[in-house]
Amino acid sequence: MKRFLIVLSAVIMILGTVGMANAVLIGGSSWSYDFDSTAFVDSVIDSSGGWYWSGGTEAGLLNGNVNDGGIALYDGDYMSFAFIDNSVYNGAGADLAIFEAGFPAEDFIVSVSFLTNNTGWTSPIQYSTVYTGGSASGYNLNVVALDLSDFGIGSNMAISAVRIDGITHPTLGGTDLVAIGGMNISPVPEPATLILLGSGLAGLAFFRKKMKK
Ligand SMILES: [Ca+2]
Ligand SMILES: [Ca+2]
Ligand SMILES: [Ca+2]
Repeated sequence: MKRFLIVLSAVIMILGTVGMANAVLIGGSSWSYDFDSTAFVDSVIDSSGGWYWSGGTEAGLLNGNVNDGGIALYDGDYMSFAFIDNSVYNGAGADLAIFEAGFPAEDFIVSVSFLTNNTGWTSPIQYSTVYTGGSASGYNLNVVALDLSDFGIGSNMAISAVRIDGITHPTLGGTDLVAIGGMNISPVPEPATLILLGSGLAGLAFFRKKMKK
């Protein structure tokens, strides 16, 4: 019985690890959200044009730090991102947050896809950002928290890619992209976690069998 309890607690510990992650709070006085540390886009699958400002880099666009610069996207410029260690599903309310920097808060165009191979994009939708009350590299931090229902994505269906097209402002630059994070996310467990979980459960079954003898 004691060994059974040890194995059982090991399994519970492993299960706990699957759901555990560091939180990343982004926003300000009028809008903020506590993101899972895996919630952000994980790779760039396609891009055209744009220029990095305030030390912005491609890697910086993939993390939850809104204070490490960004990229300016004008008419015709775009970036497409894939979610690798998470997907974003259509749950209650807003599902996906896209952050933009500067004043005035600027617009951009969004498409999403179930696929990560740069195909299957939905029809694009133009969104207007709102000021969060927070800052990004010294500029205003703006956000669009969008609902996947806008794209006709069914309830609980998950997307794995997002494309953002910039829009040139009539007088003041263009879209200044800083971060993209899922608000309703499904974790995609790492293979190592699955193996641990699998062996834990197998061990549990083994001891249960032994106990019955
Ligand atoms: Ca991620
Ligand atoms: Ca960043
Ligand atoms: Ca939703």
